[in-house]
Amino acid sequence: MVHHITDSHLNGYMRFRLCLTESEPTIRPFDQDGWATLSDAKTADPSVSLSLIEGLHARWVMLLDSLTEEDFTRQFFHPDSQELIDLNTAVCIYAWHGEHHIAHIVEKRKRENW
Ligand code: NI
Repeated sequence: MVHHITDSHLNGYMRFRLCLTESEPTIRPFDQDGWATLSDAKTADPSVSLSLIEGLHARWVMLLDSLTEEDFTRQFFHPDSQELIDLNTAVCIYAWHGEHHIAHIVEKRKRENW
């Protein structure tokens, strides 16, 4: 699960950077389930991904803090949904995504008494 958040948010961070430096870039979808089957995602200690997420989020927050209201209206094109998505929407999606999986982990801990 924590490796999935890393995979997703690495892509998300790159989408923001592309969107801020190119005009309505088409972003690159990735095969989430396929990425989860790669060796590092299956064998890495969760602490490895946690430190990656921590560094990644630190950079992402620095970037977000630097943006103007207008920057947040910039858009990228998602070829799967065939939609233009602005950064205001994208930041909500990724914030939700983190919370969503944290809730899964908390529920699992309760169920399994970690
Ligand atoms: Ni997810």
